[in-house]
Amino acid sequence: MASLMADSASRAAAKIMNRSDLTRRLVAKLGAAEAVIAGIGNCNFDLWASGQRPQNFYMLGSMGLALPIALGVALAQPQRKVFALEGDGSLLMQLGALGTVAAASQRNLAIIVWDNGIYQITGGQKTLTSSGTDLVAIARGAGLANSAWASDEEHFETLVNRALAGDGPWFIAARIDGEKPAGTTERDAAKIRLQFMQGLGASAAVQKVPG
Ligand SMILES: Cc1ncc(C[n+]2csc(CCOP(=O)(O)OP(=O)(O)O)c2C)c(N)n1
Repeated sequence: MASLMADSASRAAAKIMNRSDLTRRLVAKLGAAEAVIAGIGNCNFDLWASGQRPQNFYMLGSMGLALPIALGVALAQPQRKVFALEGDGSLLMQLGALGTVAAASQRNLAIIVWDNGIYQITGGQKTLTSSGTDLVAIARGAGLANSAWASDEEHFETLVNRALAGDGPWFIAARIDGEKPAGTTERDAAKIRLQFMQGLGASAAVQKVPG
């Protein structure tokens, strides 16, 4: 599998896209096998709105921890492809996780970051990417060679296809607009956890979700 170094646009050249649209494009490619762990707020709201799957984990409250949780899932179930979805602000809060993923050479893990340059859900305060911090350059520096900016929607789909087909770890960054998410996750943490455990066939140690 060719490295992504060659076909990555620069951040400045990357088209500003839409999180809901890109999330739907991702989900449309998934079967029952892939796990998706989506970070706080808008990130998991759009995953929820894109069609609920028992293999989706909608993380509530724990800013920055979607990637560490996804790494844990990927380690526990190495045959399963795992996607971590994060906002730029959340990833910036937990940059060390990129180096941890690289050190583990976690081949079944793909990271997608939605870069809107703001902490959108808490009022639009600027994040460091708005003043030039380049998350793909950081990911590469952390040791994730297969890191790329999606230049447009078609390129995003190409990158996701590669992540689905081949060994990672993968890092895909997309610049997005400030549109609100297409829905809101039902905030029932216990139910989310139980459904996810069952969706991953890890339900032996937990109760069944009623109904
Ligand atoms: C440790 C911690 N600090 C702050 C918050 C409050 N908070 C929740 S979401 C959020 C912004 C997340 O920004 P980003 O990941 O860029 O996603 P966006 O809102 O832009 O979609 C903040 C600051 C929190 N939940 N936890």
